[in-house]
Amino acid sequence: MSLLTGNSHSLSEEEIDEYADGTVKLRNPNIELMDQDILYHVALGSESHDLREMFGDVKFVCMGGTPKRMENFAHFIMDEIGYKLPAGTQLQDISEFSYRYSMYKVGPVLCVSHGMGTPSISILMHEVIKLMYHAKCIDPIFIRIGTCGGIGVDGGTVIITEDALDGHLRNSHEFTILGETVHRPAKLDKKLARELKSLASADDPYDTIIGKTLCTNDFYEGQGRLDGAFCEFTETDKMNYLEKLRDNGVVNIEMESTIFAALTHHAGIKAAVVCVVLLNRLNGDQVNAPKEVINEWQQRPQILVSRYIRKVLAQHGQLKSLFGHHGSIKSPRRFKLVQQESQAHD
Ligand code: R2B
Ligand code: URA
Repeated sequence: MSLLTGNSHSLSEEEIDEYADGTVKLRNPNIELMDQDILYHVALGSESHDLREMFGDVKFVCMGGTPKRMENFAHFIMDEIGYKLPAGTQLQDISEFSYRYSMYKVGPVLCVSHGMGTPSISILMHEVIKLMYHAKCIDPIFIRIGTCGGIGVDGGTVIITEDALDGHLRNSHEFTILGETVHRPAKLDKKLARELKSLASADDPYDTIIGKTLCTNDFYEGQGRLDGAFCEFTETDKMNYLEKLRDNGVVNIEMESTIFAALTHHAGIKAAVVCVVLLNRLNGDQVNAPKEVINEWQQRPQILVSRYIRKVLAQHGQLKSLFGHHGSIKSPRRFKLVQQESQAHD
């Protein structure tokens, strides 16, 4: 059966399997027949770059909305896993010259920005899934680290998505392909979600919960906000809608989870979505927490994901010890003295 046809079809378990060696299967026979595959929006190509050499060791693909957040995450995860860059080098945005997305590689962790909403993340995901295929990555795990609005959940709470639902509360993503409507299941890996939840600590000064996530195509009217440029419903309509969502087990709203889940599931890739709540939508529409507070909140999903990555790497004996040496600095005190001495001669 051609997987490019536009009929509604739910994949059987064998169909979503990767290749037996764990490499990512592409459900597109055309790619193999092409002379080269240009991953235009991430500024990479299958013949211009040695993708296997560059990315073959990637085990975790972490993605989030903004280039800056993903750059911060790359630095954070570098410290967390004790990854050392070769002397004299620094982290570089691999996709800098696409002017679309940012991409940083920290050993086995690829950190990529995906922009806002379905069209933006969809383009990125097609290219990153193809990247995994060209690079022959083994069993890569995809995790979206994002922000969201909570439903009856306070700002700062971390939410792991159990099921991603579309605007009609369907656990699928609706595509329009060649003018036909196609639904693909928006399935995330339940075991991975539970494993992430188990890494929340009783000492964390915030809650980490699992629940259903509503994915919308808009931030304002699409999420029942009263404060967009347009609004043709009442506050009562809005509250009735949010309460209906809550009664259906929805704990948060964001804008990428169904396509993220549908495309990873279609490629047989294990995936999870971890978001931090910026506001409780039952109390209002505007995101008005102070910038510093929001910045701290945004680190929370990163902390949870880093615990997971550390745990997996440790299980495989691949976690370098952070203790005793930080980067290439043997003595922070002497390092400071040398730095001061050098600066004095500037
Ligand atoms: C969460 O935040 C963004 C909108 O502000 C959107 O990308 C999302 O999913
Ligand atoms: N992101 C969203 O999509 N909605 C919110 O309310 C907050 C962040």
